[in-house]
Amino acid sequence: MKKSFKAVLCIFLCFALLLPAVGSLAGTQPPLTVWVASDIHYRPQSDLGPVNEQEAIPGETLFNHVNYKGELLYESKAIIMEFLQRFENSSAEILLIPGDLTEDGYWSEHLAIAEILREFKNRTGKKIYLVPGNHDIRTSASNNRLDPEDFTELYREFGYDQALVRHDYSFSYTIDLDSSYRLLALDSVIYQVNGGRLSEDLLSWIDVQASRAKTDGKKLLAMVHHNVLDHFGVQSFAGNSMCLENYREIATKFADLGIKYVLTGHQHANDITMAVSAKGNRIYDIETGSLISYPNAYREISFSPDAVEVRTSYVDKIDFAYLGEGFNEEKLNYMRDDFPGYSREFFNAGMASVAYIMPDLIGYVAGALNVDEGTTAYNALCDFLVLAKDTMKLPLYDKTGTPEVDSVEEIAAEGGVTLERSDYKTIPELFGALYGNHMAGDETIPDDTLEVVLFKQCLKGNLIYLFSNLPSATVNSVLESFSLPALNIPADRTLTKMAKLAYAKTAANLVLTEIIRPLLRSITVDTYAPGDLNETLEPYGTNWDLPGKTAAITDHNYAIRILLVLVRIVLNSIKSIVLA
Ligand SMILES: [Ca+2]
Ligand SMILES: [Ca+2]
Repeated sequence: MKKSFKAVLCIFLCFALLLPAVGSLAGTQPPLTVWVASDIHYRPQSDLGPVNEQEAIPGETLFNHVNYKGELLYESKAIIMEFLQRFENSSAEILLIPGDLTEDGYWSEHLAIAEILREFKNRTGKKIYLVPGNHDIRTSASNNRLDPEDFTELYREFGYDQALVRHDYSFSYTIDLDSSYRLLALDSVIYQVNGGRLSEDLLSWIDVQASRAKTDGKKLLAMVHHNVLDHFGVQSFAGNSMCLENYREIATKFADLGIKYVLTGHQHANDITMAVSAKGNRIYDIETGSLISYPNAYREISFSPDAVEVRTSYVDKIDFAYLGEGFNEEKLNYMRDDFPGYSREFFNAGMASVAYIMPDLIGYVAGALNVDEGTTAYNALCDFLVLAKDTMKLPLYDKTGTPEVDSVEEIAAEGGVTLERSDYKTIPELFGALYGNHMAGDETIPDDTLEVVLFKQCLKGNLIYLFSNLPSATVNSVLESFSLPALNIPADRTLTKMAKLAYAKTAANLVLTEIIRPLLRSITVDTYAPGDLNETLEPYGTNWDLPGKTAAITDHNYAIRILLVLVRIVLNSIKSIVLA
């Protein structure tokens, strides 16, 4: 009896030992699973200043510490530690970080985040590979910022020392993730600007790496900070620094080189877009949002010969032990009860804070429109921005009951528009609630949702008010800056109030239908297939049936449509002047 038990055990053990070998002979290699977290934007507590002394929005006690990007900087250490704890508890061995490790490239920020990652790696033995983002290397070694040359030294154990090949003129490298998949980690940073670029030399290097991967029988998975495809309908017009320069050519090149999947960050949104090259090859840009911004998402992606599985999870609680001093009970209670709700409202409040930093944006806006400082057009633009800023700070509803027109509600009423009731306090906060849907991903917000309806009402009311109150000198200066003809209003003629209002209403309707509606739809409804969060996608070497929604690289027509609207507004105003 004893003997036969031993024999059975022996046979069983033999099978057990043979199984892995049989498995590999049959090609059933386990899938490659990577975790992805992006745009960590770390700034240590010591660099932030006391949380209770921040005044981003005057009078605000709960979200007094917001910033216009909606990053939970003061809570970031606690968020990062919770995320790392989850990665440690998982069976995955590899974490990929597609850039923006730090908030602004300061030495103190780099040293602090590198230390957190190093301690984790040494303790757990798990692998972390990363590339720089535009916030990591801002300039040459000035203002206590990291010298570009120091990047690879500081982050040597996160890809650079283990690299198979490193590019000589950028912080790009390749590394094998397992026996089938090779990571193409690309540095797209242009010092001192936010946009991204892959140099000619780097693009040639990528060609060499692609043919080497083919020889070695490896599939290439790319990681780069900036996007290679558009992630919302009007991105090519509205967010030109989000994508790499010449991204359409680069996306086509990658697709044709067999680089089917690209992991990106930068925009702080969770989105997946697929496009097809002229030769019929497909490329997916899997963009991961900022770990420290709403909705605090991270990805788990598994690659196997059968499918690519994308799963999205969220940091939905934090350990208060990692918070700095000065968090009041109001903040702590909210975070304890509902961290996702806290994060979402913080994001909306971040948008609202834009109204208070608008004067700083004049240089940016003037630069974007090619308007020189000191010109009449520049002064007109200042006037316009101050007006816009004041409107953004106005309360949505008339709480004072005074006869003065001091709320969005009353401004809208002057143009004959009545606002829906809601708990929103300002227009930017309302915009944040809409934009947050794009950040979260899988956005499907119907046009008749309160937020969409209310936002359109606010804009319509404001535009009518703006158009009927703009002095003709201001209008002319702005038109001149676009090289459009000035309105020829004789000195002795003024518009009647009725004609002005009629013109203003027509112009407002035009702007709403032609500009605002497509813009809104592009952030409230997922523009490009596939879905953004939990998707089973085709593996390398296979093309599944195309999903229901048409995949596209970009909406080329949007900029042209805007120009046409401007021309129609000018024609319309000339007509109303003639009629007056
Ligand atoms: Ca999508
Ligand atoms: Ca989307």
